[in-house]
Amino acid sequence: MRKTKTILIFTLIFTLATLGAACGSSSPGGDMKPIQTKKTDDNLTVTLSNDTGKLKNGKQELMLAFTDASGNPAEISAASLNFMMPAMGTMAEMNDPATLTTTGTPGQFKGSVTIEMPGEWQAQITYEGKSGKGKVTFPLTAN
Ligand SMILES: [Cu+2]
Repeated sequence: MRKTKTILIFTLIFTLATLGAACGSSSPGGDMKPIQTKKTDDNLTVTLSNDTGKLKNGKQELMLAFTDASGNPAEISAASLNFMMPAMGTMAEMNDPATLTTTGTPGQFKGSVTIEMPGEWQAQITYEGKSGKGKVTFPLTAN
């Protein structure tokens, strides 16, 4: 009788732990807020997100998502994201590439970047979709 009770309690703890882990992993990027959305020439929408919705100076996790004209995930086989700051005075051009990996969702990539300094950056995105290669660029301010 006593043994059964112990096993039941362990089972309950295990179940709760499993549920907790499942909840945590079911939304990779669920806490992400859009920094910028931009339409591409081939009518895709690119959304760049992080946890605050603002590009930050320093290291941060990112989400890059491509959706089609209907708002559904777009089929993107590869994507890259680089942050570029043009040369200013004696300061040379700076490039901070993000590392991107695919997720379980088509057209959705997660990654991280370390922005080296606050100021005006150009987010430079390249991708390969059903209609070939494309690219999109937009300015962002890091604080
Ligand atoms: Cu700079």
